[in-house]
Amino acid sequence: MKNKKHLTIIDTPFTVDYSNGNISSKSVINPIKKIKDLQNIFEDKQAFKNIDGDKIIYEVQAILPVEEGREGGLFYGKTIIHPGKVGNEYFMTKGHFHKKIDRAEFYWGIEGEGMLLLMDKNRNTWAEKMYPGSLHYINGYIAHRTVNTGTTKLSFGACWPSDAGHNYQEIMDNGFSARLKEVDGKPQLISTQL
Ligand code: M6P
Ligand code: ZN
Repeated sequence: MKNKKHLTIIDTPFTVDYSNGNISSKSVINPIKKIKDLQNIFEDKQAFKNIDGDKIIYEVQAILPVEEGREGGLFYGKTIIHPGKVGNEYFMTKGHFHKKIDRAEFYWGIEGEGMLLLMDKNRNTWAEKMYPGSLHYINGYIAHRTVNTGTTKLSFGACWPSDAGHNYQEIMDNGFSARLKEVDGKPQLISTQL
């Protein structure tokens, strides 16, 4: 049978505002992470307690055109990390390996300044600078977390396979082997290994 779309011109299902990366579509999901959702992520427990649990740290907009876990599809998202610090550690995402660990991902900087923290299975950690126009290929097997090192919001785009999934446990249990902290007014990667 002929596809119903044969010889029709249809409305574009998704649009992106190039000035800020905002996605519009009928089906955008919009998870929000507040301080209270980020227990055990930041090092300074006292500073963490002193921040209102309802303070929003980051927000994601994503379109999932196929069901999560299905092989062969792609997901598209934009994340905004608000500026700020817990003690001297910058606001950042939880970070994850992919559940299907070999799955890769693209990130790209849209607004603001930050860093993409990357860590391999041997716990070697390094960082790439993020800024409007920066483009980052994240290989499979590499954990990734983004950090807002600036004074304005950091927005970045992402595109990842629909069967990649998120493995947060490894990072919840052991963290990354380095943290991005402000030292003498500048971001520095500080090892957490003793
Ligand atoms: C990007 C993508 C998403 C991810 C989000 C927030 O938009 O990588 O898959 O969920 O960043 O990162 P995290 O899941 O580590 O909190
Ligand atoms: Zn990912």
